[in-house]
Parts: sequence; structure tokens; C-alpha cells
Amino acid sequence: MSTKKERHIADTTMEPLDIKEEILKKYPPKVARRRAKQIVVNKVEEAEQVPEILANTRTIPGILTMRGCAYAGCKGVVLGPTRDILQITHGPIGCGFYSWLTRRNQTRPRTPEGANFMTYAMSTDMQEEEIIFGGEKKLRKAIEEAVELFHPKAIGIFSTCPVGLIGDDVHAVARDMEEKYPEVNIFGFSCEGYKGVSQSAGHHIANNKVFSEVVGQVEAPKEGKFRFNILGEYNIGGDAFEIERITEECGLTIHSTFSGNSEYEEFASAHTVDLNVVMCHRSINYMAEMMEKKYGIPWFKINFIGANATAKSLRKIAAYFGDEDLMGRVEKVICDEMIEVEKVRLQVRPRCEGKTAMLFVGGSRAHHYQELFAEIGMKTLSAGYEFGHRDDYEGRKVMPSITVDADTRNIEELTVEPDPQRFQARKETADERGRLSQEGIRPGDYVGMMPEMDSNTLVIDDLNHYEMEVLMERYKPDIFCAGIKEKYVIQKGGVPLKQLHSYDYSGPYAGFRGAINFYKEIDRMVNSKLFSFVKAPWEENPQLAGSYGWTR
Ligand code: CFM
Repeated sequence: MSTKKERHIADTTMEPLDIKEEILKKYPPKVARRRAKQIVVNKVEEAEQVPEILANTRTIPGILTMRGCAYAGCKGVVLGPTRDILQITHGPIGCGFYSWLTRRNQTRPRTPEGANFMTYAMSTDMQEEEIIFGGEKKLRKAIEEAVELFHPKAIGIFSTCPVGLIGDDVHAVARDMEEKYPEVNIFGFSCEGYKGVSQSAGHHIANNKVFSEVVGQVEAPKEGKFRFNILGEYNIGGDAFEIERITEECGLTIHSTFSGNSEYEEFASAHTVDLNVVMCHRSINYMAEMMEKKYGIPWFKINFIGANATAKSLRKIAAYFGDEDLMGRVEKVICDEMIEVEKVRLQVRPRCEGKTAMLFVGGSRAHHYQELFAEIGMKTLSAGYEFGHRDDYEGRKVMPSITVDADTRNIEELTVEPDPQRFQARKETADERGRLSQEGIRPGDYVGMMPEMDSNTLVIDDLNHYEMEVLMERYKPDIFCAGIKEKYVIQKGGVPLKQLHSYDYSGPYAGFRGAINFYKEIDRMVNSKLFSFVKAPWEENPQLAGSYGWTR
């Protein structure tokens, strides 16, 4: 560990290749060969070409990964933030409890009486008896109880590992119970934790089921001239509220957000819009593609993290609809909002300019938050995803070359055909496509993180704790962004850590007001003297000795 004095002097001259070699030196040769493909020195060339990275493969046993499981990706991430689909975890109690609201997803029913089941963690609480004799009976009972107590419009059943191991058929139970309660849409997810190498598999499973069982069930378009869905925004710390505020001022109507601050009926009628915009590409690109195939709704990537990114995204949405009044209104909103943003940014920037950050989050955020740091003059030295795929790193252009990945074997790829009645092509003529491309809109595309990072930065997939400590020692960043498992290790090493999953206790960070919150907080964190006073135990007693509680 570095001495106290050396800390906070970011060593941006450190060569990433040397650091990579240092990391690999400790591994056995086979492990080193694998990790060498997952640790890449970025190099951006013509036409957004970047080096290839190995991603979405199984973590090597023994490595302390930061990843979660498929169940977490399905129940916790994609469905968790929706308030009126009653969600039952079929499994032992811990799975339900630990996937319940830990990332601070918020919701706001339209009326005080509106259904909101998010405050409950519902589970079948499987015991040994169910593991041995089967848990379907208990699941039926749980559904009956749920219907009688809450009268929900829809129920989702989420499978945990033991459910798959003992062979409970949650789909058969869902079908039976739907016969008993035809007014309730009941569907099950085969999202056992082991179904994939990470949360990412759970996203795909969730997308498939919500698409096939929910989207298109209700024809209830909202009022509004310019209606669209936001896919992949989960209302962490109130982000979706801020996005709703801004888009409303612009005269845009968000029909449905998948799935921050959302409800069942909005999902069920999501096919009635003219546009899908994708915020988190990793977790929901499947839904965007399937809705395009079945209903003809185009999608493009946007980003509401960062004030400039927000302005750019609003302009793109307005340009897509191509309405002069709308475009004017969007410009006015940007102009008004930017006054306060600029005021704070200019105060903060001189104090943050030149400082350095590292971002290791699950998927999109490791990319999106680089924008916010750049706005206050901070540089990203290294970044990576826990479970992103090659397309999230290198851009969707590489998708044709990803033939088999970890999910291919486990997760159904739905065959989607155009809906004979409801398919309607939009913006399909050469003229319209040409206009969109002039506006910088790339339908169906995502540029990826690496083309937007500097060359000679270090991109690391599925970072582990050992590698994290090497990065900390060598680079000495001014701030590290990750999650709760990393937070205290980093802070005990004298560097502040911002949780980008749950936002610690804060937020929103999206949109204009979110950017202001972020600038102020990061300023406080990177300029605080507090962390330089931290003394790790090994600095006083260089040798830590552990002992068992017994002696021979
Ligand atoms: Fe998408 Fe997310 Fe993320 Fe994600 Fe997640 Fe998350 Fe995340 Mo934590 S959906 S990939 S599975 S932006 S919970 S809201 S913060 S790891 S970077």
C-alpha cells in the first residue's frame, strides 16, 4: 500500500500495459491467458474500431467476482421497479429479501390508492419439506393468498436455484392458477440463479416473458402527440422522476418506462407508441428489437446521464418526431435548465479539473457516468462492466461476430414475426432515414463504451477484488465508482467511493437537476481531506496475524 503522502496524487503517466502485466503476473498461466483477453488497453481507430475484449464468459472459479446471479437480473433489476405486478419469489427466503429494494428504485402511484406492492417482499419461503417433496403446492397456496389479499392485475413468479434443481414447473402452476383467476395475468420466469454467468441472463429471460405475456395485451394509448417508451431506466434515486419532469416540459409523453416508476397497464399497451429510446442497452436491448420486429417501432440509444447528454438526447427525440414546435420547445427547456447547470458546473470545475476516476459497475453506468465526470473536467482512467457483452464494449457492429455466447445455450431466443394487424412501419423511407442520420440518430445502434473512451485507458471486464487493489495502488484515482461490496475496501485504502448502483443515499443523477446533484457531491468527495486521514491497520502494524478461536 502506498504511503499516506503519496495518496491522491493520481499517476496518469502509469502505463496501462505495465499495470496489466503486473496484474497477470500473480495468476497461474491458464488463468493469466484468459484474463489477458478480458483486460484490454483501449485504442480508438477510424470508424470507431477498438480492440476486441472477451466478455460474458463464466468467471474462473476461485476469483472473487463482483457479479450477481440470473435471478437478480430478472427479479431484482428488470421487474423489481414496477409497482403493481405482484412479485412472488419461489424459493428460500433470502433470495426474496436480498433482491428487495436494495438498489433504491423508487415509484409513485398515480393516485394515493393506486396499487404499490413494492413495499412488500413476497416469497414462498421454501423449507426442507418442499425441497424434498416439491414446492408447487405451496406456490399455488401463495398465489391464492396473494389474489385474495391484494387483487392484483398481474402476478410474476420468479424461480430461484432450488426450483430448477427439484423440477418445480412454475409455468404449469401459472397456467392452472390463471384458469382459476382469469382476471389476473399470471406468468412465471425460469430465472434460476445458475441460468447464466451473471445477472445478464436474467435480463434476457425477463425481456422475453414481459414481451410475450404482457406487451400488446391492452390497447390503451395515453393522450399525447409525441409518445414514446424509455427502455432501461429503473428510477434509482428518482432518476425517472427527473426525466419525466423534463420531457413533460418539452411536450413529450413517456408512455411507459421499462421499468422505473411503471405499472402493468403501461407495459401492456407499450406497443402503441411510435418510438422506443434505450437508456441501458445491456438490460433491455432484446425488448427494443422484439418490439421493432413485431410492431415496427424503431429504437435508438439515448442517455440522460450528464447535462450535455440529456440535451443531446432531447434534441434527438424531437428531431425524430420532426415537429418544428416541439424542437423549439426542447431548445427553450434546454436553454432554461442550462442556466443553473452552468452556474454550478463553473463553480465546481476548477476544483475538480484534472482529477481522475475509475468506474466499475454492472453494465451501462460504467459508460454513461464518464460523461458526467468529463463535464467537470475529470478523466476516466479505467472502466469496465461486471457483465456487459462485447457489444456494450465495442459497439453493436460486432454483434454478427458473436455467434455463441454464454446465454445462447441457456436462454430461449424468441422467434418474433410482424404482427399481421398491428405492425406499422415508421420512418422507413430513404428520405426519413436520411434525415435521421443527418440529425445524428442511428436507429438500432449503440456505439459502445470503448469508442468513447480515450486511447490508452484500461478496460477490464469482470474486475475482481485482487485486480481492484492493484489498480488502486498503481493509479491512485481521486474517486472510485462501484458498489457496496467494494466500498469499504476502497475507502479504508484512503480513496472515496461513490456507489453507482444505489447512489449511496442520494440522487437523482439523471437529467439537469441530477447533473447538478452529481457535480456537487463529487466535488465534496474528491476535495474532502477526510480520506487522507484514513490509516489502514496494516500501516501501523504491517503484519496482521489471524488466529482461530481454538488452540491444539
Ligand atoms: Fe443497466 Fe441498471 Fe446497469 Fe443493470 Fe445492475 Fe443497476 Fe448496474 Mo446495479 S440495469 S446494467 S443489472 S444500468 S442494478 S440500474 S446499477 S449493476 S450498471
